[in-house]
Amino acid sequence: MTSHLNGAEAMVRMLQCHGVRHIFGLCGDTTLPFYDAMARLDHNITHVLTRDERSAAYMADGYSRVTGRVGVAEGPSGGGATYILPGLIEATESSYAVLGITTDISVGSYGKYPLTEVNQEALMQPLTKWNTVIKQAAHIPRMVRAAFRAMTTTRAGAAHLGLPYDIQYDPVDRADIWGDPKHQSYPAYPQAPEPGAAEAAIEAILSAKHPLIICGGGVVISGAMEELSRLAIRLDIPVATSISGQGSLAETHPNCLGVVGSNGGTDQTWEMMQNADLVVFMGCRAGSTTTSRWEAPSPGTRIIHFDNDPMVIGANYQTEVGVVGDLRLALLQVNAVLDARDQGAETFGGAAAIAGIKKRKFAVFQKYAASSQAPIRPERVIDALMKILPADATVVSDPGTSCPYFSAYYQLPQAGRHFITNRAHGALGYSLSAALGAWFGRPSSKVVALMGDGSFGFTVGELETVCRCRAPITFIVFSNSNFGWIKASQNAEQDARYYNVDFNQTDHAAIAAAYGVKSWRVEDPNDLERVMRLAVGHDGPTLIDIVTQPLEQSNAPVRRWMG
Ligand SMILES: Cc1ncc(C[n+]2csc(CCOP(=O)(O)OP(=O)(O)O)c2C)c(N)n1
Repeated sequence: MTSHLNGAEAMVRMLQCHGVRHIFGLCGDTTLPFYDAMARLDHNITHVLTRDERSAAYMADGYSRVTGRVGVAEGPSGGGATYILPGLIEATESSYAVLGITTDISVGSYGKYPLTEVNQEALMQPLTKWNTVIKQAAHIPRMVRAAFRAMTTTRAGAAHLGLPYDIQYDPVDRADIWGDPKHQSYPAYPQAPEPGAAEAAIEAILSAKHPLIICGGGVVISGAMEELSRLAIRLDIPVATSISGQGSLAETHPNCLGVVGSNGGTDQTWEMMQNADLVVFMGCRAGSTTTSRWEAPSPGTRIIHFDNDPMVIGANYQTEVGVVGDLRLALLQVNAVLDARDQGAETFGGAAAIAGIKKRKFAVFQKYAASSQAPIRPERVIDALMKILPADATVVSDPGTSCPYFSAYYQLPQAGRHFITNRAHGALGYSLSAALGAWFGRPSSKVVALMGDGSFGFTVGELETVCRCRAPITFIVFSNSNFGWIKASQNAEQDARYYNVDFNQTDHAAIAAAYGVKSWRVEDPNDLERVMRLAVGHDGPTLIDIVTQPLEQSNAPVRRWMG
């Protein structure tokens, strides 16, 4: 064995050192040495060929969300680099670890007008937590380590590595091929809050009359669900979530209020937002959707904020106590303080209040879910999913109709990351690909992707990838022949002056069948449950094209259409 590898081989070995088992991506000229190294070397990495780099990055994102590990996407120079961008910004802003590797033109041809030249580092800069274009092969191991450190420590996010063509042939010292196993998953090296912060938070919470915890994605990301449940039960405090925060508690937990805010929140859950005299944000950025553009908590409400990113504290609300650190470690401290004081059973009456709110909320839901109206009401689809999906199913949604309906009404029976949606940028066309990534990360779970027909059009090409991978995912298309969310916005905010939001009805089942997906088209609500059982039970990919009620005519759980 020689003491040197070439740059491409070093990249493969460095990914292997960091526990990478799957790479999603698409070939190109500048990637030839990297693919050749993948082909020649003995490694346990599966490369999944995708049909679009956008999808590759979303697959890596879905994979990262369900595994807590780094998802890897790759593409070539030029178009590959520009197409991979949406997945990187989504991961960065949603705090998930995704590595985008784009090969690049040779360092030796910079500035000579070669095909596909673009300053990749500048391109990726605002979209990633960490980013570089590697200029020398000898730097590859160090730069890969830096990318993994950045992605997995403190707030997770995306990183980008540019890998020029020529340096993939240059030598790299074998002795420099190593990685810290801690950086294979996130949060790596979690940090506890400063002394006294947990006590201060408890003092404030116990002095309130109607406190409300609002969880964002950070609780599940840090694995703080059990500690949160202990705290919620002990103080009998109500816990709401953002859409990304679903799974902080099981939706069926007595202290779980459900989703609040403009998307997926209902009038009933909003009552608790308005009545809270103290709000505890946990791993939540208190952004526009969760607060319905900062309508509640209203100014003057006392705010306690737990987050591992100090920049989040005080960004939107004057904050009485900030607790900066990993959520799980912070909640361990909070519970330890309560244990030491033997203080608990401090009853805020959360569970009883939530039971009343949910009763009223689901009375409305059940009325519509039972409706045999056609086109089919979205409530009916969610109700059928609740009856049929197994407890450990993983559901991925695009931003259209399915997101607010699922978020508001689906009663996730388990804590953890079982619902995934791209809430940071909400780009259409996410769920089909993210679902495939989620399936690779959690192959034993039934994976279901929900999307509008607009989203389907963005991403349909990946049905070939799904079939090639034999992934038994069920795709559900809410077919309303328009960009429904925007049409509903025009209805609400422009006095129904509809402009260029409608498109032709498409037979999505026929398209899916052409790819080899077993598919059904459902127009009669009475067929829905039967077809859904067949689709979910089938051992290959399935798609149900459901002709659904237009969003602008529905009773959607949307407080404000404008995000
Ligand atoms: C890439 C991208 N372009 C535009 C938008 C703006 N947008 C938000 S929702 C929406 C309509 C979604 O339509 P569809 O997928 O058919 O779902 P529906 O709302 O009809 O259920 C659009 C165009 C977006 N989110 N992403």
